[in-house]
Amino acid sequence: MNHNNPFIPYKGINYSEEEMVQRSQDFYHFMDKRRSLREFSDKEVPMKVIENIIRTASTAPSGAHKQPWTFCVVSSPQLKKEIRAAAEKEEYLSYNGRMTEEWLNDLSVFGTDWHKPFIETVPYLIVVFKKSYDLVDGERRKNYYVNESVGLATGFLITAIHQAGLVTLTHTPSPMSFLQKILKRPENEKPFLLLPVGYPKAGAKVPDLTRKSLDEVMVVFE
Ligand code: IYR
Repeated sequence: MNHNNPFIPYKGINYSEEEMVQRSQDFYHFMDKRRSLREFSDKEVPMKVIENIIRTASTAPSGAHKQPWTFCVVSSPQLKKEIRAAAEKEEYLSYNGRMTEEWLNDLSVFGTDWHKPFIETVPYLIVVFKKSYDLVDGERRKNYYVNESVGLATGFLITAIHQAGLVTLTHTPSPMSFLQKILKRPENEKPFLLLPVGYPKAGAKVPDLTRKSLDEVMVVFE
């Protein structure tokens, strides 16, 4: 093999086949309980939990191991207020003209509109930024498969939030450039996703959805 980095032994985890089947089934049932929430409580969450879930997200694989992401954690009421105002401004325009009839119709089951009060309610917003390139001492260094990498890290993040017993929403205000301005991020960082993180509001409801069956999402070639 041609490489210029020392390799170390892989410390794997060994389960019996039986354990594997049980664990994968249990994990599926656990993940199937995850839901996107739109009604949050303002109850505080320990910062330690936020740090741990972001550490977990940052274990995701990435192109050439560049880890091309930044997770901005916002608890400042002033910044949350500014972000909410800017998001609602864009969402208002989207819901009132930018989104197609088909799109609005597809969203009708979720009961969403341009109001985004949860942005101010939650104890923490996590704003995920993708780094289209790295800036090292003012020099540009290339990153690879940036969208794939940051998407994977965000998936890990959502899984870690669920595992901690908290809830989130993959909020997609569009366009999102206001986040770069409000949070004063450097030019190589572009907003990817806005995730409010917290506890569900008491009595919170979610749409009565079903997931696609295995047959609909899996094709086997033998
Ligand atoms: N960005 C809007 C609209 C929206 C779009 C999709 I696709 C959704 O699955 C849900 C909402 C919003 O966040 O309300």
